[in-house]
Amino acid sequence: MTKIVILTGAGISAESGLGTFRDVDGLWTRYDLNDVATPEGFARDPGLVMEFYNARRRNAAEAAPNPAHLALARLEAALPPGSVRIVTQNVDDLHERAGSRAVWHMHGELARARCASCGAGWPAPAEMRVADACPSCGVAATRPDIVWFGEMPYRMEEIWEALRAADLFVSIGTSGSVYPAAAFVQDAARAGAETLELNLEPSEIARDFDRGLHGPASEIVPVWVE
Ligand code: BJW
Repeated sequence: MTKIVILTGAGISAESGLGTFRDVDGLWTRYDLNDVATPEGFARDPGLVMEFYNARRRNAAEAAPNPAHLALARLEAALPPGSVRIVTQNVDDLHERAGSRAVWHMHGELARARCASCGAGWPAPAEMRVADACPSCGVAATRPDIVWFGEMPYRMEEIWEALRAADLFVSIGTSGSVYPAAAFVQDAARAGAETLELNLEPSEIARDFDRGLHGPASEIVPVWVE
């Protein structure tokens, strides 16, 4: 059975109307990532960070999966169970809403909240507030369940194991500027996988891939899948 690991980033959701981070009109041109995507920023101004993620949660709820998400769901459905694993850096749920089942959110999920005191997790309300108490321990230490800079991404051991077992590694819509995800292509290649980049333009790490196909995800991902 051919094993395919697919890494996705903000570019796959761009045509669903969700902003990327580093493009000319990206989120990091309007917000300082140190303010909204670090534990230190959250400690300084938790209200600002909650509002940033509340707005992102509203946008994600209004967005719909695009042909790229749908094509990946068709790929998973067409192949034997266990063949396709999506590792997404995205915090939206568009892969799941497209029908993908095997999805790992390495940078967390807008749809979940977490207690910074006891570690419990639960579904996030539409609007999270700083004063919200943890349903498990009662402490008001609620935070978005998002992996910020300096924090360990989720499921790393399972991801590395999947990369070691992969026959094909495909990266879709990511700039290759954030680690450890940016090193997955090298991890997979070292383990013998073929590597393919699907992105609007050659990314910062395009030369690490065996092959590249460039253009909007909604066009090139269905072409690659079919
Ligand atoms: C399209 C398209 C269309 C557009 N069709 N394509 C120095 C060296 C190395 C590492 C470090 C370093 N200093 C610090 C670090 C570590 C740090 C890091 O990488 N920093 C870099 C800035 C250098 N990383 C971390 O801190 C991570 N944790 C960590 O490393 O833990 C320690 C560890 C050690 C050993 C092993 C494992 C771990 C945590 C990173 C957390 C990232 N968090 C964010 C924000 C939270 C989530 C959220 O709010 O949504 O995650 S940052 C942001 O960047 C977000 C994204 O998931 C992530 C990646 O961005 P992405 O998805 O690539 O988006 P863009 O905008 O960058 O690119 C979009 C691409 O799409 C572009 O190429 C476009 O061309 C393309 N595109 N439209 C197809 N229609």
